[in-house]
Amino acid sequence: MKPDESKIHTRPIKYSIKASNNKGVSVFYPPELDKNQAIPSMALLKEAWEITSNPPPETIAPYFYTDGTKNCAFIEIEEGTSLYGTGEVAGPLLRNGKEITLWNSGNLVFKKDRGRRLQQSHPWVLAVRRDGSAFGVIADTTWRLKIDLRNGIRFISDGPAFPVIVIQGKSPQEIMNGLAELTGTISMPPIWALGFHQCRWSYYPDSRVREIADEFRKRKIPCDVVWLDIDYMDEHRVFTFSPKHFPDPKATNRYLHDRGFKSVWIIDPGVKIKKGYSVYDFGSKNDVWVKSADGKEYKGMVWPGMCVFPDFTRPETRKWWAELYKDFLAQGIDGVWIDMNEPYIFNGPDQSMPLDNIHRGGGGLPRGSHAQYHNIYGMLMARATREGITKFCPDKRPFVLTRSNFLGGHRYAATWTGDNEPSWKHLRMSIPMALNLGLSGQPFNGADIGGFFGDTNPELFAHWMAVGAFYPFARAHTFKMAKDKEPWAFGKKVEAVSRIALERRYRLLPYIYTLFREAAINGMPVVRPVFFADPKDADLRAEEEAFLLGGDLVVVPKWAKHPKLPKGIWHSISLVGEDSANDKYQPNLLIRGGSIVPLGRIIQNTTEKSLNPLTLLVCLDELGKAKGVLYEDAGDGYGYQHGQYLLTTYSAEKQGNKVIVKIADEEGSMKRPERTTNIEIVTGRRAVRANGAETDGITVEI
Ligand code: NBV
Repeated sequence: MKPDESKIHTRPIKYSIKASNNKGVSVFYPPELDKNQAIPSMALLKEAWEITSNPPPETIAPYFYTDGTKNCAFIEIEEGTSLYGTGEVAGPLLRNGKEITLWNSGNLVFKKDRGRRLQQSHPWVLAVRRDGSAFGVIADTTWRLKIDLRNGIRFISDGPAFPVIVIQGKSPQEIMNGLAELTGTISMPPIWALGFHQCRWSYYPDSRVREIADEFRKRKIPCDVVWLDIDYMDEHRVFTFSPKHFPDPKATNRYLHDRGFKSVWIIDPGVKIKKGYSVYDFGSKNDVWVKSADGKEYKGMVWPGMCVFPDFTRPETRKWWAELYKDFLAQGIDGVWIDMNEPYIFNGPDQSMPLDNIHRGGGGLPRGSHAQYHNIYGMLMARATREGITKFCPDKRPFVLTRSNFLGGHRYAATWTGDNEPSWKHLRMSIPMALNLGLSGQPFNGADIGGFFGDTNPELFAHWMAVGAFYPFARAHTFKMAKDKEPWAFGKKVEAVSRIALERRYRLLPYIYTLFREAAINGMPVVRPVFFADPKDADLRAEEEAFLLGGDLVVVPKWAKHPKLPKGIWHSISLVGEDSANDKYQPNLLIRGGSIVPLGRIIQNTTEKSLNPLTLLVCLDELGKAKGVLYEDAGDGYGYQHGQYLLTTYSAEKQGNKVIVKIADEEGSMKRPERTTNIEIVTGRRAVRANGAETDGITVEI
């Protein structure tokens, strides 16, 4: 339904268009919008005003109107159109009929406002028509925004009139590519960040951190990262270490590194007000804090007590914040976790800052109110953090995990879905949440495995590990008062389930790493809804239990009730000897006919070489053919940007009772490692194996 005509004050009279790679991108400006007063887009890489060329013939145009005091935009949808995206949302995959508020809020167990607002804002909707063609819409505003999908797509803003950007294409995949062109992609993460992460609030003192690391190695459960939550700090003061519990953080990190672990340490935005504390003193001297409406420093209560908050809209503040990472990272810290950056403030209005607080901006950003900048506070903190890591560890790929973010913020940080609860409901919901984040441009995401807020029962934990092993970001985490949640904390049986789950992930790492490269190049999500396998199949549109890992594997959790699966050839595979179809916990993994999936060895962490032997799982299509890609590089650093990588396309073809597997194409200047390559032909009945040197082509008798 269109808006009531009498309420429409303005029509889409002005727009400029960019058409690139046959993807039509249209930018619509409401007439009230004054280019000279509009703030630069925070989501887009390139200013929309600069996007100009010829309009595509059939352009979806929004209606701009004001409804009472609010600026709105409305886009009609055809019957049978399925809606997705809308960022980090609690609830089903299919967003039709939903209302979401974009207002970043720390939301313990998603209870606040019935989960209609979480920690991040993505003013973005993906629409897939009945015939599988698609379009996507960005409401380019940072102000509080309601997305109302009860009848078409409606954006209702608390702020001034805003541009609407429409991407049109033949498939949802094309729209994801278009979104990536506009908002950028993730950068290639270090490979260790794709391993398993073990966290809790908090591992301390340092001896406990060492114990955790030792247990993983002793029990042969693969793991790459141990996390340090707020209790490593001295009185919760950021950029300090507790002299009692962490007297020598460098030694702790050395211990971890020696055993093939990396460490990620948390930083919050609140800086304790305390004279003599260098971060506070320096920040105050240089006037970096957010101000109250009266022009004085705004003060709010967080973990360390009363705090001040960096004004990340100012380039000077971001530069200063980035500098703080110099000494911090010199302790051997590998990655940074930023939390509470909505910002979450215990005693603030609506647990954040007053809306009339002042951010001073700079570098193209105007001075503005907190109402205007609230939704990008976390994103700007992530940006400053990333800049710091890049500056002080120039040879390493930065890893930042942020709780709060905004559309386009995937350029700076990965994310997790915040404080979930250890319940079946939240385990189930973690799948559509991961999928919609991926469909909103953030491929690097995952939920707290095991559930954060409270104790988890062994059965639930086992199922959560089994599925969580396939999240793009796989981290177990728990609340301060909760009982232990390491894989061995629930007894032998759950430990064995966890080990198998993680061994499956680690065998798949070459494939997962290749998927991250795809995300870094064209914005394709790492986990995708099953309808991506066949966007025309209306039956798949709401499927949110089973999901695709890349384009070639479907993951079917054991608790999936009636999963709708794509048609065609899909065969069950076994990775570490498990019976995928009948195992009680491990999801059934199905490989697509026509694909080749690369596997490594079972390793305990990514410092071990995984690809000798390399295994290629080959599943032929109806015509007896298959194809697949493997991306390899150093796993860290930037050599890959100068050609130091290897992108191999393998092909397979059945000729009589033989299948011939060859290298069909290769790219990059990295030397091909000498290795044995195992071929496994997956037929659905039995796997047929052979091995040889991949460069010679390998023939398998079936
Ligand atoms: O730093 C403590 C926790 C952290 O463990 C969690 O992952 C964050 O989402 N943090 C929130 C602050 C306290 C939440 C109750």
